[in-house]
Amino acid sequence: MNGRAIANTVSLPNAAPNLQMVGFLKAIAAPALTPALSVTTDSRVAITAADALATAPIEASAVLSLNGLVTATDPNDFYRFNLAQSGVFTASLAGLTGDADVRLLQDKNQNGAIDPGEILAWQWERGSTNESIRRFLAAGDYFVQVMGYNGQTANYSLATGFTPAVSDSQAFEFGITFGQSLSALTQAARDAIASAAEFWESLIISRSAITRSNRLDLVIRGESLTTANGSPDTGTLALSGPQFDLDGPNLVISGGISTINLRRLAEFNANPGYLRDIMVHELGHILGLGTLWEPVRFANSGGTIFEVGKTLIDRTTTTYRANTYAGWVYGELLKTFTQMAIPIEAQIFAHWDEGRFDTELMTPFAETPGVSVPTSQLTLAALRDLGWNVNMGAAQAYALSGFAPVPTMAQATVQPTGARSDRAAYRASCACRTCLAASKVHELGSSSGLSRLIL
Ligand SMILES: [Ca+2]
Ligand SMILES: [Ca+2]
Ligand SMILES: [Ca+2]
Ligand SMILES: [Ca+2]
Ligand SMILES: [Zn+2]
Ligand SMILES: [Zn+2]
Repeated sequence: MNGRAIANTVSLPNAAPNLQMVGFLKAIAAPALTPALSVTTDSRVAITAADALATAPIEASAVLSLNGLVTATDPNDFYRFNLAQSGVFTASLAGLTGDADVRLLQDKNQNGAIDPGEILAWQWERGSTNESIRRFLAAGDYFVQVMGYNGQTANYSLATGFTPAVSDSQAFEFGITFGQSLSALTQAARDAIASAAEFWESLIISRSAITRSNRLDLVIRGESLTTANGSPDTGTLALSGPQFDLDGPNLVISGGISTINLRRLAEFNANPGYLRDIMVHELGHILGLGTLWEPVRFANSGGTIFEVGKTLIDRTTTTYRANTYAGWVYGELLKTFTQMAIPIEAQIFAHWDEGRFDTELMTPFAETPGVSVPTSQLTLAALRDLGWNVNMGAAQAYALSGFAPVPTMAQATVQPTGARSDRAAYRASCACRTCLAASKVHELGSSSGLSRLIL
């Protein structure tokens, strides 16, 4: 759980005596096979923009500064570089006359193609907004890609930087504590929960204002959940929500609590992979997905009110607002390429709509064990809307398929029926009275002297 493996396995070679930030010895390779744009920024060094990953020559330096152009017929420029030691790599894209994106890539399997897990950083800004990425890298071969979005023509200025370092001072991590109530949880199941945490650690690039810390403390505990009328609740898998601390006058996420339903414990012990998928979803709630889509208010003993959270959803239309990063992603999924309001689950309000998004991670009902539950760009964009720095390139493949029509408001209040009624619900905690009573989450540390205001 301690940071990236990448940070712990790299040993820094003896520092070169000169001030060269990036050391490597390869000469500039032969010109790319396809026509390439060459921009000279230094009388000694030509920078070559290749049209394909496979044909990109290694540049003379990882520190690049150049102007380029992508178009509908030439949508990609690849720049390859080599790092002789680990450190923090940055890239910025500015001067855009259209929408282009900058991405950091590593061809891990060296097949000349971009495969899942090979996009290391992608900020994903729409319009002609500047972009900037940052990633701690081990020594090795990497690529910067400038990519036109949806066939747009864009002039761009690309600048990259590299600062040697042995580890990443901004690496994000979860610290996990298992409660006594989970003593019957097997080691394999605990490892599955750790793996769920590592999934988020790998795609949250650095700390941000929503936490102001590199680390979130997680408490995982067990409870035999009961329904509102006191009968055993066998349908709920787990409940989770963030905890907050005051940072000056601001509430920030300090950690979270996940409560696993002990009535399902045998199932989790028997199928750790299923538990992992469930916990990826649950930790999403701790990061604020669903739980901070609306403001949450606390008061101290003196009556001062503190608020945390955003105004991302509209309960009257049961949608997540269009004017968001997630709204852009939904427009891309619908192929309108405009910002679209996103259906969310009626009554719960803390998930994407199950009928529309089905297997996506942050829908309210879990899938059959073994069915893949992709963490799509929609969910990663929603993290960005909350203020997290994430790698949009870590999103898993997802497409809308055979979805039902957008529910009307009347339909939207109907509970899932039929085949879905036997599905287990993750049941997020939300800001309503029912959820608060059921989940006992959103607790502040006792030292903070704050109490939650019930809406
Ligand atoms: Ca090109
Ligand atoms: Ca862009
Ligand atoms: Ca590859
Ligand atoms: Ca689902
Ligand atoms: Zn949930
Ligand atoms: Zn609720």
